Amino acid sequence: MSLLIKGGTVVTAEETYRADVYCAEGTIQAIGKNLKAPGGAEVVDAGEALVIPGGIDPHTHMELPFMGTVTADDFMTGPSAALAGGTTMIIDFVIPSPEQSLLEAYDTWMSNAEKAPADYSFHVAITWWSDQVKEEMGVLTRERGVNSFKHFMAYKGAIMLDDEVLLNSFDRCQELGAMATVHAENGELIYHLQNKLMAMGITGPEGHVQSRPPAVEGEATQRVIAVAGAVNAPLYVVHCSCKEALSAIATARANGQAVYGEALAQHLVIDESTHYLEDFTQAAAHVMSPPFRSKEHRDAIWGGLQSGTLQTTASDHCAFCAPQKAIGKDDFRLMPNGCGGTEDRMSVLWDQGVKTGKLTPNDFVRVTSTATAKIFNIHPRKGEIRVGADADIAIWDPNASRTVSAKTHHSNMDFNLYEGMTLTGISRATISQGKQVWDGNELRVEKGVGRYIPRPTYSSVFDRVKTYAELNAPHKVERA
Ligand code: URQ
Ligand code: ZN
Ligand code: ZN
Repeated sequence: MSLLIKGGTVVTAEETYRADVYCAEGTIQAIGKNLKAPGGAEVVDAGEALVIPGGIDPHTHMELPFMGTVTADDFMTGPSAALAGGTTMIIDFVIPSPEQSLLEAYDTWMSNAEKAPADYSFHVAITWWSDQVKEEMGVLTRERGVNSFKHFMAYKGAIMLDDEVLLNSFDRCQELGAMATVHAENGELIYHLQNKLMAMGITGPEGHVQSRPPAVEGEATQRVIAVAGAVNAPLYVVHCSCKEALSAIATARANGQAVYGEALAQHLVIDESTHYLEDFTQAAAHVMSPPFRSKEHRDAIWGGLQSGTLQTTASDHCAFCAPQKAIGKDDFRLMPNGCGGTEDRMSVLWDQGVKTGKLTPNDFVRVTSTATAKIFNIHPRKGEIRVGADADIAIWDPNASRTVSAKTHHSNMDFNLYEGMTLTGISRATISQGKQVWDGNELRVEKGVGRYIPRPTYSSVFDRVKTYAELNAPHKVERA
């Protein structure tokens, strides 16, 4: 099975040049001018379009049991929607129940993902702490290709962790050469404000945003950076949505701490007023954490992406339909948190980022695939157009537009955050493992061909992970 992309302009995070790209056996085999297709090769004419690495969405939740229900997209429908939007790989989250074995949960996700039509990988969440958890983190990194562990500072009474567990887990991440990732919101503060609002009779979706002001995220981000810094653990902050969190990350980076940050496409464009919509179904469909923010915060997050304080973009695709959101009809605290968007992430970034002049096309590639591949240690196999890289490619038409609608999107969701928006910049063709799976109109996905992509730890690639003692030179004072 081979495929030749004729014409087109190759755009990577670093370079822009005209070339043909030849793919066979699932990888890029040649890049150059006037390449000839061997007999039988499929030819895709890229014309004036761009040839870019397929997007990598580093934050999704397919078939996740959460808040009394299960997300509406599974490992077939979610990644299919992603492919239609030019994203060829997701990194999903294994979230064990508290007290559950990490390995058992990992096996469940592996089995769920057997149906995936595109490549995928997993972060594993730490939802409790014990010697068993510590030991299993070692097994996951050494034997199962996991190099990142997720920590929730919110969702009190469910998966929220206290500082003691954060410290234990970050210390272990540091020892293993793994990345600690974090959902940074102060869960105690949220709990307190939620109960206060309920007591005041505020039971609708507007209570969700009012219980999660920017200070809630800012405090947690600052604290978790301090916790990670105490044990020299590299830290990746997911869905950074406000100025306060951004400035904590910027300060840490300026001080030389290894802190990375992710922006969600929806946090860049959707306003906090959506939480106050009169139509309950519409307002409920916007309930996610952190919530949507004002323009001031959105502008700051754009600035974070432009300046490099934030490196990656994600969708946090966590799809719930209206009947699921209705679980929280009379009590916003019970409403499943999460929105969709893996199909639209790249178009939103092009339309609102590149077309407006905030990002260059090379920046676009950097924030939609390459930086993620580098941070999570799968570069240059993923996130790159280079001989030897996986042939995961989007033929990106920078001038074509589409109007987003839940009626035409490929997710199982009955709602789309970007409904009615006309976005310029679309995947005219998506190529996964060297095969065209989207032609701009139709998906030609095949169940189960997606592969689990193991991600080695940082210590196994570079000898850069040092112990706490090596880095800090603790010493005992001998006294008479
Ligand atoms: O917090 C998350 O990332 C997931 C579990 C739920 N979705 C959301 O509201 N962001
Ligand atoms: Zn989260
Ligand atoms: Zn999430």
